[in-house]
Amino acid sequence: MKLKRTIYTILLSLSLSGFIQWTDMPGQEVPGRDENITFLVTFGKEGETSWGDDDFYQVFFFAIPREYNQQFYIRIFDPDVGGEHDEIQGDFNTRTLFSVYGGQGVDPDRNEESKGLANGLNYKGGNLLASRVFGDEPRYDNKYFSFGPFNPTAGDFNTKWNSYIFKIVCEGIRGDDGNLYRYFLSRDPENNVPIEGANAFTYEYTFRMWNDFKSVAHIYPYVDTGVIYIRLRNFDWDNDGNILVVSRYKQGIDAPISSEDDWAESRIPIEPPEVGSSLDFQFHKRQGELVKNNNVVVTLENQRGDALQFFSSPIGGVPVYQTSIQVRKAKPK
Ligand SMILES: [Ca+2]
Ligand SMILES: [Ca+2]
Ligand SMILES: [Ca+2]
Ligand SMILES: [Ca+2]
Repeated sequence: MKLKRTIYTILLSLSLSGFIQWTDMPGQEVPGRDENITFLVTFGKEGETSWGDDDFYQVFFFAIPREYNQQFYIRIFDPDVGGEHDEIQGDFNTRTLFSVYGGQGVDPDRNEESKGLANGLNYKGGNLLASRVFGDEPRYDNKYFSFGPFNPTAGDFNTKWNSYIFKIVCEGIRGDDGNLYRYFLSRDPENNVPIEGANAFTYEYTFRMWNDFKSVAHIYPYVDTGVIYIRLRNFDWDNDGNILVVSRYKQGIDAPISSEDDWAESRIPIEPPEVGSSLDFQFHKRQGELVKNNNVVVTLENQRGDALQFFSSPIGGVPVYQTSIQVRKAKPK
């Protein structure tokens, strides 16, 4: 616990000095370990937005720390659209394209379009390193497919994060079914072997809630210097319970929720003690009648309209509400 606290203090001072490192943060699973989210979701482009995907594509980034100098793989769990896990509409006729990008144009800090937030903009900036289309393929049903090997230096170097950035895009190029899948950043093509200090992030998160009243999903945006308030948007939440914003300073603010095929938006003030830490957006399911197979989209921006990232592994750890904000410590693991 003492060690954690020391690391936290270092992180806090690094973040205040404008330079952030991800030491001691395992963050290769997408969705991440602390998020308690079952799957990412991308529908075929002939789907209905009322099924919970507003744009039929999803962009994720992986950050590989500069110190890591071996090859790596991006593994996809259940890349197919068929068999287990996936959301069928009629019969399975969806094809999704997964593409991995590196090189200049990937880093969203330098290429706004790369964030993948607005339809019509080129979210495919960078060099295409690998791609594959998946349909209804039993060979990859409930199994992994591995892209790679990749060399870290094929990424787009970001000085702030001291990391090479890679991007993976999933697009529903045909059909109307939902592809449910997960990613794992791995040192090994056959097993999930994490890369220490790596992390993953996105700007628009499309995911599936559990079919379980008790399960609470979390996503963790990082509040950088200069953020005064945030604008949280959620899409197609189907009136499924509450969305709570928790932080070191907030015990739980209720955010407005969306219903069917619409967006809800809320403006949430940020207090100085929250800068340089993560927020915890908690997704609590409605009790009573179960809202089944709920897919939802979440985005976030600051007062200037800049999009904020959701990190698969929360920076500085999972934030814990402090009754006295003077006592600043990370949650012991
Ligand atoms: Ca499947
Ligand atoms: Ca179909
Ligand atoms: Ca799938
Ligand atoms: Ca939904």
